[in-house]
Parts: sequence; structure tokens; C-alpha cells
Amino acid sequence: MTRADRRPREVPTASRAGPRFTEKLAQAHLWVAVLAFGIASAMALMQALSRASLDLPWRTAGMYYLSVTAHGVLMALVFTTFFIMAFGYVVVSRTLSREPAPRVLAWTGYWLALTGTLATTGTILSGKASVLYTFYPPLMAHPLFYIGLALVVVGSWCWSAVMLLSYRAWRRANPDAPTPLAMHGMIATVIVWLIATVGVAAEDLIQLIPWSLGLVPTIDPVLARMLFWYFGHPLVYFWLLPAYVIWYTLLPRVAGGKLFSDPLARLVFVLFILLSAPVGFHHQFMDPGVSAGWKMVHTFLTFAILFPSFITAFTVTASMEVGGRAKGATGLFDWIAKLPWRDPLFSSIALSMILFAIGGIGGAINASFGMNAVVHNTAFIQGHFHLTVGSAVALTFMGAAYYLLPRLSGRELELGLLARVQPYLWFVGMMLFSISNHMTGLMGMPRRIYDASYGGSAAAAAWRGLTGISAVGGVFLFVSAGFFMLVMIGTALAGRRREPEPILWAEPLSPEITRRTVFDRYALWTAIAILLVIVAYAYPLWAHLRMARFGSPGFSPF
Ligand code: HEM
Ligand SMILES: [Cu+2]
Repeated sequence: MTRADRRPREVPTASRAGPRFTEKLAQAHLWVAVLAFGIASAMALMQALSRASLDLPWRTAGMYYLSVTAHGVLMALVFTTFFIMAFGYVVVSRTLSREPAPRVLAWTGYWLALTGTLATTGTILSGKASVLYTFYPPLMAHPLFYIGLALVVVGSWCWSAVMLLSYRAWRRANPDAPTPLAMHGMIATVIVWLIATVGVAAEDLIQLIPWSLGLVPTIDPVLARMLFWYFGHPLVYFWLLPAYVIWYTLLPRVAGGKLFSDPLARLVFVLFILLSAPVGFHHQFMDPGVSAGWKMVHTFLTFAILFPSFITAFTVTASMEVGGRAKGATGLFDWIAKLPWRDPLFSSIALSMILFAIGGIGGAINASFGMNAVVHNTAFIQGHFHLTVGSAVALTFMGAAYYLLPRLSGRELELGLLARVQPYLWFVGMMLFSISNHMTGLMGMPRRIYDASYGGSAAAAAWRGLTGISAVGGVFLFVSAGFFMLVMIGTALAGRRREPEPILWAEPLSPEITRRTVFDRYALWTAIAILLVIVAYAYPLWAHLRMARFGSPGFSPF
């Protein structure tokens, strides 16, 4: 057997005869993601301008919170989840050389998640669910908002089942082969997601839905926040791991190089399975009801989970250097200039990594029990997560969409110039937007306020110049998002038809893993992860449930 035989082979893609199952399924998901992104971006511009105190027509607090809720839900929950589901199906078909199965389950998941998305978004847009993307009680939304969310989660569980069943079928036919790296990363994503969603499903089904239907008069907000953040932190790894899969398995080849280390990449995904969940209290440092000792435990685990991201930064950068050197660079830094900066997949990822590095520094501040008090609920947080999910993840997904859509639809990318400029616009816009928000946050500006004049307060006057810079950043971002939408829609409608190119996965430099290893023991890693969750959560949860608890009725101020 030669090396080439062992490598997962590319299966034929869409032909002129029409798309095959995976192409159809993945594109159906991709388009929900793209449209959600487009709508949410339009709302974002309005928000960024509003926070700079620009008097737009119809600008009211109610309108602002409706918009921020829709923007947060559409971006962070709909765009990400649907893109990840699309990408997962592509990875199954292109690394395991088989179509995702069972097909009925895959389509059931799609329609459930889409129905849920429409119910939730419709409820928000009708003004009955301005509860923000964290939907903290006692803010209360119309029941349809919570029911829609439940459907999205159930839809994503169908996707998870299809991913795992497809893997199992492949594994039976290939008992000794190593899991292809991209699939390894997506299995880690699925496991993290399944562990995480138990929390939000419990909050939704046991607390929020009965309460919003009026079946119970009050709700326990502390318990709801515990369950939400048990879900909310691993949620960020659900977003991030597919982006890492793209960095590890697509980027090196586009950069003209090889993956620096295959085993390190595999280790990273295993570490995320283990450590994604038992860290949620780092979002609740300022909350009553959780003891300081347990917050400290979660702090340590949070710093532990920075480690696999450091490995990723190292490995992916090293892979790029391999690419630059393969093109003849010999100096310390001249390999950077040799990289394909005009390729939108490459530039999206490289720029998103720079933004992510800045976001990571802020993240270490957020995660520090003491320093968190300075930045908690300020614009600093909004600056932070637009660098992480809003850039490392979103910009990578946009770059990947440029790469995937032609390969799925059999149409050439249209408006290539816009695609080439778009990542740079995002980068400039995000630097302006997020750095100014970090600064106003440190000056005390809260997040989630619709008007930066803050009722004419003297302290707020100092924020003025910076909120203007943030708004300019918002305009850049909006134009960038518009370019992305034009390229996507242009490609779908007017792209020249041709035989799609294959998806080429990166080859490892060395050492190459050729047999199944301990990294592929997913049941074992899941069991240890669950054990860690029990260690981190069982006692605080039990202690909370034992306390005299106070319920709150619902409030809908907007
Ligand atoms: C198109 C460029 C974008 C701009 C100009 C923008 C701007 C904003 C602004 C001004 C807020 C409101 C902040 C507040 O009042 O606290 C916000 C909130 C938010 N954004 Fe973005 N954003 C953009 C893209 C994204 C992306 C790509 C994501 C994630 C994929 C994202 C996720 C969020 C989330 C989760 C919230 C919080 C909502 C909440 O507080 O409930 N944004 N954004
Ligand atoms: Cu977190």
C-alpha cells in the first residue's frame, strides 16, 4: 500500500447531471447560514450607529433591544449552527467517501432546525421576545421563542446523530484506519455539542417553556444562569472547533505547505472534548449563589483550556511557514510575504488568527476571577467576542464559504475581486470596532445600552470619540458583509457552470499517523469529559438546589 492509497480519497462531486445528496443537503444548510448572516449584519450597522448616539429614524430603546436580540440569535446561534452542520456533512462525504446517512434523519434535522429558526426569529421581529441572545430570566419572551429554540436544538441533535452514525458505518468497514483528521475534529465538535446542549435543553424545557406558558408562576434565575452557562461556554467551542478543522486541514494546502504536526492536531481536539464544559462559572464570577471556591476551580480549568488554543496557534503558523519556505523563503520573516494573501480563504484565516490573538489576550483578562470585575458587562466584552466568534469563527466561515460553494454547486466564484477585498475590510472594521469597545469598556461604558450619551452623564462624555470610531468600524464591517453576500448570491445565480474542483485536504509534514490510535477512542474521552462535568458541577448544583430559593415572575420591559 502506498502512502497515497491510505489517504482518504476525494469522492466525485456534483456533476452537470445535477447535485448529489450531500451537495444538496450541505447547500440547503449553507444558505440558511448565509441569509441569517446577511439579515443580522444589517441590524448590526444600526446598532453600531445607535451606540454612537446617531439619531436614526425609529430609534428607540425598544427597537434597539429587538435588534440586538435578533442580531445575537441570528449570528451566534443560526449562522454558526447551520454553517457547522453544512460543513460537517461535507467532511463526512469528502473524508469518509460516503454520503451522510440516514438521509431521512438528516433532512428531518434540517427542517426541524429551520422551523425553529423561523419561529424564534418571527417572535423576535414581532417584538415579543426582546430578551437578548442570553435570554436570562426574569426577562420573559413569548413561549414561541423558547419552543423555536428547542426545535433548533433537536434539529442539531439529528445532525449529531447522522454524523456519529456515518462515522460508525465507516469505522466498521475500516477497523484499523485512523479517523481522517477533519472528521476527528468534527466528531469532537459533535461530542462537545451533545454534552453542552443538555444544559440549555434542561433550562428550556424544565424552566423557561412552562414558565412562559404560565404553567408555573415564577422561575429561579440563578439556576437558569447556571444551566445557560453550562451550555454557553462549550457553545464557543462548538463554534471554534470547526474553524480549527478548517485551519488544520484546508489552510496548509492553500498556503502551499503541509500540516506541521498531525498528532498535535489530534491531541488538541481531544483536549477540547475533555475541557470544554467544566468551566461555565467563569461567566458567573459576579453572580451570587455560586461559592468563590467553585468559581476558582472553574478559573483553573479555564486557563487549562487556553492550552490547546496555544498549540493551535503554533501548529497553524508553523504550517504557514512551511508553505512560505516551500516557495523559497530563507530569512526569518520573509516567508510571510510568500503566502497567498490574495486568496480569500487564506487571507480570511490569516487575518482571523491575528484578530483571535488579540481576543485571546482579552479572554485571559475576562477569565481571571479578580480582573473580571473591572470588565464585567462592559463594552469590553462586546469588543472581545466580536474578535472571537465574530472574527476568528465568522471570518473563517466566510473564507470557507468562498472555497466550498463552488465545489458544492458546480459554479465558479463570481465577483472574485469583492471576495478578495472582503476579508481585509472585515479586518480593518473589526480592529476599529473592537479596540474602541475594549477601551470604552475599561472607561466604564456598559454593553447593551442603546445610547452612549447615557442620559447626559459626565462620565459618558469621555466615551464620545471612541464610540464614533466604533461606528466607523461598523460601517466597514457592514460593507464587508455586503460584499460577502454579493459574492455568494452572485455565484449561486450567475456563476459559470463547470466541473467542480475537489476539496484537497492538507498532508501532514511528519509524522503521519497511519493506524488507529488512542486519539480515536471517542467513548473513552466522552466518559472522562462527563466525569469532569460531574466533578465541576454536581456539588454546586446540589448546594444550590438545597438552599432556600426565590422565584421571580416574568418581566418584559421592551
Ligand atoms: C457585521 C458586523 C457586526 C457589527 C457591526 C456588530 C455590532 C454589534 C453591536 C453594536 C452589538 C450590540 C452591543 C450591545 O449593545 O451590547 C452586537 C452584539 C452582538 N453581536 Fe455583533 N456585530 C457584527 C457581527 C457579529 C458576528 C459576525 C457575530 C457572531 C457570529 C456577532 C455576535 C454578536 C452577539 C452574540 C451579540 C450580543 C447580543 C446580546 O447582547 O444579546 N456579531 N454586535
Ligand atoms: Cu466562556
